[in-house]
Amino acid sequence: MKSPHLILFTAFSFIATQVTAGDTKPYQGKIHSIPGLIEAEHWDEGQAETAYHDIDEQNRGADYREKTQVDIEKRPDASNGHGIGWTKKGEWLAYTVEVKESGLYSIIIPVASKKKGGVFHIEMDGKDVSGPITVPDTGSWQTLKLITHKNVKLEKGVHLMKVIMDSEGDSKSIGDIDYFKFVK
Ligand SMILES: [Ca+2]
Ligand SMILES: [Ca+2]
Repeated sequence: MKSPHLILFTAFSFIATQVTAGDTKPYQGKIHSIPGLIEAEHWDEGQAETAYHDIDEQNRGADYREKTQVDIEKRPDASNGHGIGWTKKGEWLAYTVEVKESGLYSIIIPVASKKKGGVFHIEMDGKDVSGPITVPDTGSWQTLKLITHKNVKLEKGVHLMKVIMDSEGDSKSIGDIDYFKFVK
């Protein structure tokens, strides 16, 4: 018979692995720095449900990295020539990040949406740090516009950042996203 301590320890270990960055690996071994620019297409390496969640198995876009369900869009107007697209409610992407200095940050995000886009938010280790971020109508899926989301409080250290797609707009999507640039 297992001792209560062993059961408790096992349960705690399980919970601990759910909230730490240990389940995924930084893209190409490089932890994203904050302040800094995080390419949306450089989410962590790992399986579906650990590094990302996508609502359909197919990658509807470009064959940019290892086989994935995430929809990567090749676009000449984007930083690094790629972004993510075909975003749907419930999807998320995880990024291992290191915040170099605690404080208040702004996040600059190039987005595109034909008709009004949807809403997403950003979590650090499971905690909502951004509140809702709304993607505006940029006139066309081919037109990226910068949005700035201010007053995001971050703590120094290594964190698992998650970008979580909350609701779709009139566009039937959240929006195309090129990168997340954190500035202090
Ligand atoms: Ca997909
Ligand atoms: Ca990009």
